[in-house]
Amino acid sequence: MNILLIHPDFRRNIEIRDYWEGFNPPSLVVNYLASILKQYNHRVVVLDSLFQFFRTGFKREVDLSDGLEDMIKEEKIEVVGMSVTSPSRLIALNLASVIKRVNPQIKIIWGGPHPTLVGERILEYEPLIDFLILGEGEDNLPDLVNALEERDFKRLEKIGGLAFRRNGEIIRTHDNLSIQDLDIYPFTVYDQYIKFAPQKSLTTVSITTVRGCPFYCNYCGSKVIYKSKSRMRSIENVIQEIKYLAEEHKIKRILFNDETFSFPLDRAKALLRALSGENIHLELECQTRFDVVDNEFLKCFKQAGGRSIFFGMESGSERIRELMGKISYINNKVVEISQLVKKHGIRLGIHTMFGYPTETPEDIRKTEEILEKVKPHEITAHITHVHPGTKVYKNSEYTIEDWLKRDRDFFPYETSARKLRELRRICNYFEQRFTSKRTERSGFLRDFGSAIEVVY
Ligand code: B12
Ligand code: SF4
Repeated sequence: MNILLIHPDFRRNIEIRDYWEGFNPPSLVVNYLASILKQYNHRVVVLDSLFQFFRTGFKREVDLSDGLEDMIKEEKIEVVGMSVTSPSRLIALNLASVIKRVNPQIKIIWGGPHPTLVGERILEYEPLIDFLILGEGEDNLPDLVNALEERDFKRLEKIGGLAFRRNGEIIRTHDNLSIQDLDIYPFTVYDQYIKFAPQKSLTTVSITTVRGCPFYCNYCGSKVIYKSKSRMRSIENVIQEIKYLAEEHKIKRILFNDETFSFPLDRAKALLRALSGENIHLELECQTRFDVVDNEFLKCFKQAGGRSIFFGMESGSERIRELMGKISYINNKVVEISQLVKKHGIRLGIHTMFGYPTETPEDIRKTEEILEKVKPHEITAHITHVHPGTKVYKNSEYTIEDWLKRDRDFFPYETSARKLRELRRICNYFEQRFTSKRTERSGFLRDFGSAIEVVY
């Protein structure tokens, strides 16, 4: 079948410099799923913000709906899959309305964190969406597409983690089992980018080595998304993929998309040592927590090409961090590890969050104090949003109906307009003060609560 896989992205400005500096890599998940579908002989096109930037001749303002109608007609698209996060769901709906306007016969499948967390009720509200894949998509996406191609609709009930409509009724099949062997899937192929990419090469790509995170922070939905404990790819399999990416795509930089790259520590060190043993010279970036890093890990990371590490500190107030569920985090550890990171010549990045329940000006002052002390190279500053599946969500006044309706894309924990204005000002202040250079991460998404009009 002719399939289009979309990573619905916020409209934003991209510059060619962002691409060269690796701030705008291709979306991992849709390219990875595309590689799997191609094994079943389907024709797959991927649409994400980098590809859109390339195919529209490096037009600065990237809007995925630009030229989408023509693309669907030219590529004779029959099925569209979208990877949907909760905040990107309205953009995904907008794109779905363009697609159905061109050809109402095209089947639209939603997968990713949002459908996984919110579930089959999305189909009650969204007539444009034909199928939901809840949970991991490696096996059931090809199963679904193959069943659609063969018009074998009876088979749908047997596919795990699927929701669809039949005779006006919503059917939800049995749960999908968590994938245990992540090594059996193909490496992610980026061919379609190369023909448009400047100098025909990609600068930066992402990979994951672990699925799931063993921690349970109260504002994060990871545990609910992945359910079972972390599952890891073998070190050999990860090294082979990195070698393939370096040799085939001549990439300069690898971003590890793992939520907590250095956990478990011994495995992360073994992976980095194995990478150092190969004759490939890449820059590496990862993200992790301050309490799962030690001197030896940092040494291995640097030796393997480590350029920068982002740590989820969130707040400088130990009281707030405890409320967040980051109980083993103490400020002494933050300072100790930050100093070590810099001593190893690795760029220090810190994620911060403002507007967490009960946060006071005194807590914010503590965040400023610790950042002054550790002097990171860059930070990101976010307003606390309430996402489905998190403990903060359970304790908030928001309900699943809020996420099913279309009136807003984000739900900040603080709701008063005055407080939100103040939080936005605080985020801007912190980013300007503690980031030496604007980065993709920090500039990624600054706004909240701005309803996007869904046109039918
Ligand atoms: C890396 C990352 C990013 C990177 C992506 C970079 C890149 N080049 O790929 C960047 C920085 C761009 C990013 C941005 C954002 N992110 Co983010 N991100 C992640 C992270 C850590 C890993 C994603 C990843 O690559 N996973 C590896 C792939 C292979 O696995 P997967 O995404 O889980 O997909 C599997 C299934 O979900 C399913 N699936 C996924 N998509 C689809 C699509 C179809 C059609 C099908 C059938 C199946 C399917 O199959 C996949 C394989 O099993 C996740 C955490 C996580 N646990 O996923 C957060 C996460 C996805 N991000 C999140 C958020 C909130 C955001 C932002 C909104 C943050 C912000 N405020 O700006 C933006 C939104 C971006 C957008 N357009 O939607 C949340 C989403 C929560 C929610 N309720 O939706 C997550 C889950 C973090 C968390 N724990 O809360 N992110
Ligand atoms: S915030 Fe990070 S460390 Fe905490 S549960 Fe989520 S992914 Fe894990």
